[in-house]
Amino acid sequence: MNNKIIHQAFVDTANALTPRLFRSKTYPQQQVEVLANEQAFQGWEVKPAGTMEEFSSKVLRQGDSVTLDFGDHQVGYVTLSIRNIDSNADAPLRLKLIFGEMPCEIGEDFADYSGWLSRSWLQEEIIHVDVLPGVVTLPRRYTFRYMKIVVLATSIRYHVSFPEIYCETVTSANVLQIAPLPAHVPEDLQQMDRIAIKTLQDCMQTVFEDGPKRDRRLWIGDLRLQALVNYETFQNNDLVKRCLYLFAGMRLEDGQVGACLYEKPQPFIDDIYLYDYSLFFVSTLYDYYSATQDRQTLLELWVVAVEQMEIALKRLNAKGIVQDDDTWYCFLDWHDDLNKQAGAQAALIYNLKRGLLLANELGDIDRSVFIQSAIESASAAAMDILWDTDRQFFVSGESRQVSWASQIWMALAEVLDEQANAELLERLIKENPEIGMSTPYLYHHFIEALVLCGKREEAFKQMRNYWGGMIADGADTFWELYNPADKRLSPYGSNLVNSYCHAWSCTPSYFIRKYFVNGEGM
Ligand code: RAM
Repeated sequence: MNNKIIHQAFVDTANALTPRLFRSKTYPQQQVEVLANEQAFQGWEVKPAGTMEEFSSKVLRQGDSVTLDFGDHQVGYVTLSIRNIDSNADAPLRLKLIFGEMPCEIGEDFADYSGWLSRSWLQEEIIHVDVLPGVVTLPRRYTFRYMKIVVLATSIRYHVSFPEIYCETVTSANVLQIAPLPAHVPEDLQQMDRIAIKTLQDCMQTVFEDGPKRDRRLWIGDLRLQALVNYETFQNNDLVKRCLYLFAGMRLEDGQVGACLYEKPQPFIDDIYLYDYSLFFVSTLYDYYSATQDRQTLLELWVVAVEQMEIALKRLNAKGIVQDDDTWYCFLDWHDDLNKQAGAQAALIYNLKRGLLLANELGDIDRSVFIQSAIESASAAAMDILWDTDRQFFVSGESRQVSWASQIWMALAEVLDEQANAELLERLIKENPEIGMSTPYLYHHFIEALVLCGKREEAFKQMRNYWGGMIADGADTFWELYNPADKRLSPYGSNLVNSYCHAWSCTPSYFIRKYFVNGEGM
């Protein structure tokens, strides 16, 4: 592990902002069966299999199993009250519990898991209960809609029933903060907004988690988008502030903001560095300041933002272009073949521009001058080296790759003027280069880029298609990955460990509330 830079006063500020969690009890709605069906999303469909009233008096014998549907996505702690039937429990009860956000997690056998992420992300648990009747609360927090109970062992004398099961859900999001959408907002957007808000709500814990099932930690790329939605919805601005102070308080050896961090046993930063993610400290601070006008925080964290820009600029080569390489140095999207150079250059310019606004706001003239000139040279280099006049696209890397990500990020960086950007995006949609988009994360940036160059109608059309597709495929909360052309897509080698409630996909509420409701409309 590298030596990290710790700024304890910042960490202390963050700790003092740890929110309290709201808790409430939810109950399963019905018994269901999960059946294989090639036509259904990821090959599994859910069929009703009985009421909860029937379930509470149902006698389960060794080998029996039942799947309960909580009716919506849950994050919390499960309690089961268990009764012995026919005899006292002369041997411990052995149960297997499986939790799934999606039917595939219930339908598929975890024994066949072949992904490269640790199988410990699969949500299952074997418990032994020594005393019956009894009440058991699982110590781990689970994230699920479906819960499967398998009775692995009783004894030849007794069976069991479950008179009550519930989940105590946890979130730091205050749902009472949410203003209802005006009635003129069409029903499909109302529904999309509800699901997006639920997604954010379930990710809002003592930090903005990326996904409450996986990875259950704070990533700055996710934080940036969650914060944007938060300003339009829950307005828990202290949680954004806490996260900014955590990132500022623990940095990598050379001063970079790390890509992600953990809270326990005490806050610590992971070793992962990503070029774009470190830079997002600047834009996240800019967005936070724009939403809150919290000058004190801006003053304290400004030096960290400046450092991120300086570090990122050091990666420019002699031609003024981000030095490319084959490692995972920059994120942009989950796509094995995506070359990151042009996107990284654009993310640099995008963040420098926000850094410039902050420098001006603070009256930090030296920095303003420095950043202004960095923007000019990075933009000029992008036009000289990365803009391909013949193809009318930005190209990336040695192979001069044309991808969706490169065009989207260059549009956001506003290297071209608004009209040329609009034409670039039109060309992108029309020519549809092979290196496409895999995640709602990149889709968010696509929609934002369309809005930015005045193409709101197209933006909402694309958003309705993509996030609407997830709804049609059964989303209770929006997903980490969604590729309509490959619905089992997973960067982890198995869709079982994909996160189905994922921070970076909650941005429809931002678009709907900021542009559809508050903006000039469409
Ligand atoms: C994954 C998570 C997270 C994201 C990183 C880059 O591990 O999905 O949300 O920010 O990748």
